[in-house]
Amino acid sequence: MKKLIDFEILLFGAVLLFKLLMFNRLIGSDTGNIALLASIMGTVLTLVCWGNLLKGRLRRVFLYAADCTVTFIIIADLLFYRYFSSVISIYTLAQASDISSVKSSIISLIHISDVLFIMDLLIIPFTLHSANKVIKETSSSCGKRIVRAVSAFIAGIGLCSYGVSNLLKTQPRILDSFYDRVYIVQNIGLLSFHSIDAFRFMESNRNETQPVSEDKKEELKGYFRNKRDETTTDPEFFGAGKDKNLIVIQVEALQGCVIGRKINGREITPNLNKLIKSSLYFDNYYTQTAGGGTSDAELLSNVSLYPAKEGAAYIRFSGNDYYSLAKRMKEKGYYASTMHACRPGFWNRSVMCKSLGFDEFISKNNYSHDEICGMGLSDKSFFRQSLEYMEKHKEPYYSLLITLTSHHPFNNDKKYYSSFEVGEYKDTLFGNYLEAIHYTDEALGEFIGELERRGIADRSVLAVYGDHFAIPKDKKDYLAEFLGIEDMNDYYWTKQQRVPLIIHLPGQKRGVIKHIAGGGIDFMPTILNIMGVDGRNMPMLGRDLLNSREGMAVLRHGHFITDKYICLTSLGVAYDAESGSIYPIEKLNKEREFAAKQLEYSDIITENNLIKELTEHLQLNR
Ligand code: GP9
Ligand code: MN
Repeated sequence: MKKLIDFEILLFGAVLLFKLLMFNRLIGSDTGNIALLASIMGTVLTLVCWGNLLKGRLRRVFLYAADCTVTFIIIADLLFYRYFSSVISIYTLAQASDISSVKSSIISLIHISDVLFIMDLLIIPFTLHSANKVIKETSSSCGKRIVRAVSAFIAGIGLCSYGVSNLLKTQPRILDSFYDRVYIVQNIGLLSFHSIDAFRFMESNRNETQPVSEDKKEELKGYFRNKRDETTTDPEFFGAGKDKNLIVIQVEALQGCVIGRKINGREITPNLNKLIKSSLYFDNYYTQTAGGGTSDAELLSNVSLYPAKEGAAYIRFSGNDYYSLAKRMKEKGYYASTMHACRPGFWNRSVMCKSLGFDEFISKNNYSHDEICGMGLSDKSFFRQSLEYMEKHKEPYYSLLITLTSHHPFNNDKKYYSSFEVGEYKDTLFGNYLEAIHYTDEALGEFIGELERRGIADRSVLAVYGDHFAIPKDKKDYLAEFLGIEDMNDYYWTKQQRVPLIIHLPGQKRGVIKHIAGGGIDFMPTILNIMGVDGRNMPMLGRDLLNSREGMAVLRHGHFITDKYICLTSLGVAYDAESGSIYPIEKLNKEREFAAKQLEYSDIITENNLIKELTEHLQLNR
């Protein structure tokens, strides 16, 4: 019967519509938005309409397979969103092999209510089987079926276009730069987003082979020449750590909000708090990572370039000729090593460590796995063993240590933890984080104690920073409660993207707090100056935070923070950084242009492997 034909397509269409709308609801869309509804209906129509061309069992199989595929996409995006506060881009799929290593994280992201997404896949086959016994199908002519399929497809495209044009009315450039993927999905739905993403991927693959124009190269060369010429020739702190070892600790998920805070009367990070009292402390330092997570933090700090706009630069651009911190220090006679007790292939580090010029990458394969905690070796054991490796290295050395225990979802095996009471947060993700970061702080304290006991501290500069945020957006209420913020709005949320940067100079007794705005991109120029190494002919996009009048942290999706303002570019709103009151965004046009250029330059350099050429240019044109 014709009714059965329509019924099947209608049934699957309705189910898909419901699921896609439910997804949008979960990521905070206004599901009453007509353009969004039209766009989602349009994508469903363009998909199920082909069922008209098939008959009987084949049609059912097709519709069922379409349902399964869309459900898989929805669930994958939902889990990704809960962790990264973003949706998957096709570039991130290149990292799929690493996803299995964060299995426990993935499981913790699943909610019981997610079963709603798969229920139909279990029920529908039975329903259709019973219906089939009652109603016998008669076929309409082939011509009619083709007409039905094509007209439904055209109608679907029309509805999608309406959704997209509506989005472009408010955000005309959003589909060029994709600066806010969630915003796109919130406005046009998941399937339209993925279709555009796939199209962009194919386009960018074509574009990547096209060389950057000579004019653009000249613009970049001019920019770096000016930047260098404007840099002071007599910088403060220059050489404060000259010829000393450089020990850099990148701490997993060390978020600024725990520094200096107590819970139940006990400090969460007593050792870091103590270190701050005799160090340079940058308290307005932002995470600028993107799709490459931890590896982006490594990239930012070691080459002073921004992460890739899609996916992870560590994976996409590992073949570039980077002029990194390690290479520069090696020119000064340093031995450079990086230590991280994880699989060497994770984030493509085994390849990237070579590209960055490290002499050695001490990875999971080199450590004895005597204390396994969470994602791998416990931080305490990691520090203990890393110190033994460091002692074998010829001084001076640059060692980059990357910790692991305080990795999301923070529900590590606690048998190695000392007790730390988190009160009302016990057994919540937030409470687990506090326990984990307290443990990492304890491990750090032991490590610093050992450095002092062995006399290494006096011969070293020690830098500690957090790689990125710890608390995902869907748990922001915990953070709000903990910090006493009534409404964790965009202003407060952006401020929580701070991570601490602490630099302890050899023999330093007195702490200095620097409020200048900055981020990972500024680490390399700042530390090179401290180490007494001239970095002025290196094409770095960051600035020396100890010798700059003004600071700015540009986040990968285009938002930025200056010493005075917070500008959420894609949302079209700016705030006074101190008070949180609205600031007219049009007064920040110059800054907006600068921030956009920073990201543009970084992308051009990375995508066209221009570092070597720019360096040679700067060296020749002193
Ligand atoms: C694994 C660790 C985790 O090696 O760096 O990376 P993340 O998931 O935080 O990006
Ligand atoms: Mn990390």
